[in-house]
Amino acid sequence: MLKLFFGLALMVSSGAIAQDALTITDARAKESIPGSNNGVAFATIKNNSAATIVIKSVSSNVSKMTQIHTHKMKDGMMSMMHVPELAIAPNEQVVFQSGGYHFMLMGLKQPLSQGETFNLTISYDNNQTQTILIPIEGR
Ligand SMILES: [Cu+2]
Repeated sequence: MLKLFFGLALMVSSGAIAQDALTITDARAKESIPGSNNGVAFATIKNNSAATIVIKSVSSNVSKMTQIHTHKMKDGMMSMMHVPELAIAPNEQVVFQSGGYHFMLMGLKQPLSQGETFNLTISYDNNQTQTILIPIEGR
């Protein structure tokens, strides 16, 4: 299981943020559908700190654009909605999963193939960024 922290370990002197302010587990992506330009990734992000932390943007090295999406029922139809910012309250966790929050990888530069990995970078409102390795699972 992946367990990753803010990449501040080298900035010991600043001491600005506890290293385990956020833990990311269960990171994974789905093999892309042949012919599809988009992919999807999931993870569980837990805020261990005493402050709310807001995800401001996401990017990946396999897509032209990456967004946080969620699903919403609209006129009896399930549709995807862009979530520009996602706040995680102290001691709360956000579960990205099928049918809910997901990382939408838009404009894939290459198909996502089972067994491969890519980088997902998450930027937070405290100006920190975190890059995690996402393994690609079969469909
Ligand atoms: Cu989506």
